[in-house]
This record gives sequence, C-alpha cells and structure tokens, in this order.
Amino acid sequence: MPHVPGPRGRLQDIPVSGPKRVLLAAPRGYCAGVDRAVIAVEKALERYGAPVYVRKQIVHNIHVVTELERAGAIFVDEVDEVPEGAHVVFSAHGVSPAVVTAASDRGLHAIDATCPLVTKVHREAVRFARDDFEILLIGHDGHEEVEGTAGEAPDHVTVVNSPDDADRVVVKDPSKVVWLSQTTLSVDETMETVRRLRERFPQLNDPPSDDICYATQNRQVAIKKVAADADVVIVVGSANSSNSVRLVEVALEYGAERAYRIDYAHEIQQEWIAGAATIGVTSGASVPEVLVQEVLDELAGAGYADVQQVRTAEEDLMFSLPKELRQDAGGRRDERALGGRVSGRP
Ligand code: 10D
Ligand code: SF4
Repeated sequence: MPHVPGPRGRLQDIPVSGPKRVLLAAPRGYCAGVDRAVIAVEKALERYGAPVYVRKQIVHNIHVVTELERAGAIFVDEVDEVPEGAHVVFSAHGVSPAVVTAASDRGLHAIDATCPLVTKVHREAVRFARDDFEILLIGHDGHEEVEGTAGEAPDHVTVVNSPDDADRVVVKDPSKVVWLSQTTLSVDETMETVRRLRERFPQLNDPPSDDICYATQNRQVAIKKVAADADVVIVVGSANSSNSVRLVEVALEYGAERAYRIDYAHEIQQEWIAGAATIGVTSGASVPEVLVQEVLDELAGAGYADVQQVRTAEEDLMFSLPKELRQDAGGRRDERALGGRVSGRP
C-alpha cells in the first residue's frame, strides 16, 4: 500500500496562553550516507530490474523501506536468503568481512552501500587490531553497525554499551587500549562513557578523528537549541533508528518537557500538544523530508501555522555512489552517479 497522509483536522485548535508556533530544527533529515544508500537501491533497480535484494533495512526507516519494496526491492536478513547469482545491496550501516565472504561464496553481485563514514571506523578497527590494541567499541550491542565494525576484528573488540558498562569492562593490558564508537550515538553520553573508561584506563587512546559523524552531531546541536525554547518536541524517525531515538533523549535533557518519536504525522496525539505554545520538530538522518512536511501540515491544522526554522549548521556533503554503480552498462562513467539528488534534503 502506498503511503497516503492521514486525514487532516484530527487535532483540535485549542487556545493556549500566548501565540502558537513551531520551531523547526535544521539540519534535520537525510544525511549524505542515507541519500547515497537510497539512491544506490533505486539505481540498482533501474539498471538490473526488479527484484534487487537488500541485506537488512537499507536505512532504519519504515517509510523508505516500504517505498523501495513497492519499487521491487526485497529485504532479507542474511545473504543465504538471496538466490545465487542475484544482486544484493549491503545496507548503509555496513557489514562484517564474514558477510562479504558469504555473499561472494554464493556468487552474488554485491553492491556496498555502507556509508563511507562507517567504513572509516571499520578501517580504524582493522588498523588498531593489526597493531595489537584492545578496542573498546562504544555502541549498542546487536545494532547492525556495531556487528559490522566488531566483525572486522572480533578477537580485539569488546562492545561497551553504556557509561555503566565502562565501569565493568575488563581488559587484558590497560596500557594498550583504544576506544572507537558507533557513528550515531549521543555525543554527551559517549563523552561520559569515555570519561569513565579513562578513569579506569588512564592510557586509553582516542580515535584518530570523531567517529560520531557530522550528521549525528549537527542534528543533536540543532535539537538542543530548539528544545531549550520548546514545550514539546516531536522527532520523526523509526523506533530502530539509533540517531532518531537519541534526538528524543537529547531534547528531554535540554529542556523539552515532553518529547515523542513518530513514524507518521497521524500518530501525534492531542494530549501531547495540550497547552503547548511552542512545539519543536526535527527528524533523524534516515527520514525523508516529506514526512516532516506532513507533521507541519498536521500541526498547522491545530493552530501551529507559524513555523520558524532554527538552523545551527549548513550541510553540503555528498558522497559518490558505490563503485559498483559508477559505471553504466556500456562501461562508461555514469555522471548521474556523482553527487546525490537533492530531493528529500532539508
Ligand atoms: O540506527 P541508525 O541511526 O544507525 O541508522 P539510520 O538508518 O536511522 O540512520 C542512518 C545511519 C546509518 C546508516 C549509520 F551510519
Ligand atoms: Fe553516514 Fe552519519 Fe549518515 Fe550514518 S548518520 S549514514 S555515518 S552520514
């Protein structure tokens, strides 16, 4: 079923003390890695025809996945579910070398849509493991990105889930330890985890550069500013989207009385906005802008038609497509593959 916006006018326009307004965080929504991964699936469908298989959700957004399914993508959990010889796209969150090998053993044509900023963390893991460091990977156990990064050097990596985990983790040689992280964590919580690790292991090494990516950081900075002036914050993003869920937590920590995550505008409940003069709105890095627009329309119907954008950074990063898609069928370089499309960008 194609997504159709829910009925308008569900929410009532109840007066509050003072004028009603929306503070719309910017940057929000699609990051460069998500844009590239979604285009990669679209291009693979265009070039090879349906079906194209995708290992795991290409990005953690139910709307994106549903739309790509309608276009002919088939999402699977593991490569052994893909028919031999077929095309398979690896998701933006990355894969371990074991998955690459399993795909190749099966004769699959793999298209690697791993975000280059995730690949950067993989390379760091490989390098520190080669130099025989013990790697404390701060991230959420079971998240695809953490599985992929840890899989680069399983004998050297220990996952640290939380600041409390930092107090318990055991290392063999405290003089040769480094921390790395998942790209989509809360910056503040990660710094607290590092602080506690360093208390226990003073010789702890830092990553060569930030592992939490620019998009995650920018969206957190923007929602902090919005939350300070908002009664309620609404975050558009799916439940399994780490960076989206972090935005709810950050909003609550930085002054919003209430904060909610939704996939679609019709999920907004009347009681969430009751008495609110200012509603903050943002969206995770895997969320198309059309879903935010639907939220703004829904809120406008409840009297929140005054939308003020709060911008804390400009973003213009774009990644070229996965190398497997950069040549056209005749072996020529596909110029359309350079950069990303602009639709869906904030
Ligand atoms: O759960 P998450 O925040 O890592 O992923 P999502 O697909 O929501 O956002 C894009 C982030 C990626 C692909 C990890 F780098
Ligand atoms: Fe890449 Fe960051 Fe987007 Fe993840 S959130 S896909 S690391 S740019």
